[in-house]
Amino acid sequence: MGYRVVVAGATGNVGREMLNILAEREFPVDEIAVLASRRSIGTEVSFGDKTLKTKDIETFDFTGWDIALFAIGSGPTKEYAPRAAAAGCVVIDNSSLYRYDPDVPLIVPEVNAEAIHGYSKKNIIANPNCSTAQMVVALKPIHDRAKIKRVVVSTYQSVSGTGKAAIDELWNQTKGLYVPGQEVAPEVYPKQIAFNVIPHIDVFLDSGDTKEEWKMAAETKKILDPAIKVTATCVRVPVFVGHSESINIETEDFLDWEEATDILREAPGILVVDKREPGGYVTPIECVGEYATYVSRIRQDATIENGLNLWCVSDNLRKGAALNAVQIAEVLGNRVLKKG
Ligand code: 11C
Repeated sequence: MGYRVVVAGATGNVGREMLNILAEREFPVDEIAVLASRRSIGTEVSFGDKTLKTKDIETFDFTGWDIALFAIGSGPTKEYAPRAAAAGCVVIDNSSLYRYDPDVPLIVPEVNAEAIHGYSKKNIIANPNCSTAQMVVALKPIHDRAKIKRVVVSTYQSVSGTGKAAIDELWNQTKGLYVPGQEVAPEVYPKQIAFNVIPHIDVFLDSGDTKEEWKMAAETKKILDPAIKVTATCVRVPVFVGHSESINIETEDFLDWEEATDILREAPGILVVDKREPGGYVTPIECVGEYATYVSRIRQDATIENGLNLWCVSDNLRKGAALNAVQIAEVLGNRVLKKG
């Protein structure tokens, strides 16, 4: 016996990846419903070798459905997640709406799968921000061995983190720059993204940090350890898929880079590619469509007593969103619902 699964937001980039990953990982699905907003009703989406038609989320009855994967943004989630949860369907939500709610677990299965049992307070589980998910996968084994005190991270985030319109903007702006008279003005981003980088993701806060930078700190604390201090600079780069991060880590105990490499090689969800030669590291293009969080450029930070530097790359639509949500569903199935 398997599960009755709902994917809400099935026509978006993350929703489509959720369907791909449920099929790829052979999640035990007895029945699946794909939901979209009214303007996308009837749109066809693929699930394995099947084609499904989206239904209207507004009128959908969640009664009798086991798990709903939500990728519809915070606004609609506010309306539909409580409705699904009240009908007995456990919501795994990709938006930021519930992430900081103490009654909602925020889970990256390689790091804090045991938090799953907190789901029952609201019948909702939150999926983290993409840039946090890959970072905590890389930090967890180092924290377990040497206790992380502080992290300084700079991100290089792809436009797919913003959505379809941003992917089109990068594509059209890049093409337009080669054709006089066909230049494309910035619309999605405040400045040109083609052949440029923009040190601004999400809204500005009073502190001068952006919300994306704040999320990386707040979510790392909730998922990994509230004692870890994180300071981030989040930057949008002209890459379609794959977020990269330069991570500087200060630990309580000394950890030699070679031992750190061995520990990372053994850790779940991580692939170390670190040859210390031209091309001996992973770039975002190579992580597209993959499950792993790739770690490269592992080295000592000799400017502090106990410091490491590393480079971390992952597919933001997969580990950063859809894959992590499906992994949460797997943990929920295996440890709590136990139907599959
Ligand atoms: C980006 N990290 O790359 C964002 C996208 O809180 O789920 C995901 C925002 C979030 O723009």
